[in-house]
Amino acid sequence: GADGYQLWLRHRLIEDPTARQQYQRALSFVDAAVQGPTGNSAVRELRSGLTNLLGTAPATSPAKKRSQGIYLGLRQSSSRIRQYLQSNAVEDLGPEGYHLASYQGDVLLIADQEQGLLYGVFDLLRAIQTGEDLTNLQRTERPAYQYRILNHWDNLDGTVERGYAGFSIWNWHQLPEFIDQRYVDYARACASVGINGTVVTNVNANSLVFRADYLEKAAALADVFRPYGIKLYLTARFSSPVELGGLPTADPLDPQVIAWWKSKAAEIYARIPDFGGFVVKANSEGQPGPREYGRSHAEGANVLADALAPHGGIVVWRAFVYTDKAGGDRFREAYDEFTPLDGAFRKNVLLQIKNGPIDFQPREPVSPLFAAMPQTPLLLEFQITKEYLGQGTHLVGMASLYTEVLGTDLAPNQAGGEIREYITGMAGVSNIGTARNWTGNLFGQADWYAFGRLSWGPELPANTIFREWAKLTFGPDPTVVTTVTELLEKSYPACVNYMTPLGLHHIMATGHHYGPGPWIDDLERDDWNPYYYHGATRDSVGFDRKASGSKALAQYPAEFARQFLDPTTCPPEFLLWFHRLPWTFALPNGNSLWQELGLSYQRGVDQVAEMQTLWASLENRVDRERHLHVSQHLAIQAKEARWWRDACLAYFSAVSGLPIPAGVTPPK
Ligand code: GCW
Repeated sequence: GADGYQLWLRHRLIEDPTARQQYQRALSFVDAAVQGPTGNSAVRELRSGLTNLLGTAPATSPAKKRSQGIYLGLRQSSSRIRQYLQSNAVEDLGPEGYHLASYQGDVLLIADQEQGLLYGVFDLLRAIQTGEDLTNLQRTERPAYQYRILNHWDNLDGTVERGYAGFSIWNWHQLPEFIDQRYVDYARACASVGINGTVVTNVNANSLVFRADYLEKAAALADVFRPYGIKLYLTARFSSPVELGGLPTADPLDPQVIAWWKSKAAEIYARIPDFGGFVVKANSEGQPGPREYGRSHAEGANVLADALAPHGGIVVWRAFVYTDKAGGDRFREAYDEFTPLDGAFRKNVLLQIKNGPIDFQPREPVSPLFAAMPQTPLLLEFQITKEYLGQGTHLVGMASLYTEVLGTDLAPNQAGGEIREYITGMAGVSNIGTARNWTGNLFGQADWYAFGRLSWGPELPANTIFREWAKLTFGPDPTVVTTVTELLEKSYPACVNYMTPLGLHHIMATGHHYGPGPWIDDLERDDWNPYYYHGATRDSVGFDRKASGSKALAQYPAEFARQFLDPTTCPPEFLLWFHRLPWTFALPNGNSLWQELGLSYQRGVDQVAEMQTLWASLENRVDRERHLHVSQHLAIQAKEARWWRDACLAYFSAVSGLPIPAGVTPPK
């Protein structure tokens, strides 16, 4: 229906009778040779998807000699597939890859392991949903990364940190007996976009999850996820040996602590044989960690890694650390803390780095740490939930941000310097909850979708992802698809303009991070105060990170840093990240910094109005329920874009003593 529950897996009957009949003829049976639970879910998904899309259930084998259909299986599984492979070389597909081909009127789906069949099925269904011609099908797909993981910041009490779509979908109270159908549909949705891991608990962790009764609950979730190729991970609170184990210390070098983690790992694997591993936030924002015992992050991570290694598990150690250093620069801290440890981690430790050096801002330069840990496997962490980008109310197509980051080239004079080349996987902080449509704001679904698709294929352009999602979500009407795509493409630059143009950052109101608060300067820690990040005075604004300032710019590879060094050539979108400049500073387009700031805020407001017009034009093409839902959210966004503009300009104008620039609607 129109309630959004089915996400992009909305397999509605194909309306166009000609297209439907063509697909019916070409896909009249599904000849499946599968054995394991994952292969079985692949076949089940294919059968039900086809039945819904084509209005008739496929047969299990050709009805007549000349009927056409789908053969699906591993290389040796059926004579039809073997026959094809005799004349067509198909490279090694790995554990998750697949090959799709049309062959003498049939469609063949081949994999080396059954998980590949699952991904191939979802690709095939997507192809039909988006009206692809199957007669020339010929593609081999393998995921770019082994690790494609959702991170839920879900607490055991059902609340979700930075969650804007209701409560946690994990009902710990009723597990392990009660298996909500949502768990299954969650796994299907994740698998359909290539996600193969999920961390079901918050990085601000609770050691209770390691208690036997909670492990039994977690095991029940893992059982649901397994047939969809999804591994379960848990967050590990570093002080668990004390809180749960009753030990006097959590010092990672203490023999009893080492033994505690070993036996806890063994206990977990006895229940969850394919357990993924631990995700750890240590010595950050009040979380316990090895530094309390004078040990390094590597010493801490390695003890957990050694406990998991015999079972094949990994430790994902987060690089998001910063302390309250007088005169310090939070931008620098992860780099300063972790680069000396490169090479000191066990093989099964991965370092998870947020895309930017501060914290999921609307636009950040990339974290310098990506290029500085050559001996450590890295995961890139994105927020799918929009903590700093309007949370549950604003429509912002995150694929634009993700693709900008993945494509950022840290080695401009060499091949392969893009961020996507430095990493082994991606983690995305989930935006889902108990809202009927999962994400609260319908367009939030596009961000979950984009994260998954990019974790599989990080070179996909945002435009392709937007178009796909628009078709899958709203159907094939080309006007709708084009308009929704345009709306999504406009939305990200709009948000940056009305919140943080020209490189302003961390100026959201404190705590909840919703709405403007650049004037806030009374918190105990400097680096929590929005004011600290721009330091506006009567004369100037911005954060100097050059050699004359915090020197953070020097953490980047030199050729990459070069573009930011000179304020007259620095890309304007990053200007105030690196420079402190007079309000009168002239930008390349001739405007003063102050004028440009004002005009950017105004542009953001105007862009949201354009988004509203685009959406309004679809009134008779999108069902009433979803049309109203989106219009109402856009109305909030329009009001709040004005709020951002008015509040920020009123404040900066008061500080600088400059009048609101011409061309900007003045605050009331
Ligand atoms: O973005 C900040 C959030 C915290 C979060 C932290 C982190 C889970 O404001 O809520 O804590 O980052 O990533 O650890």
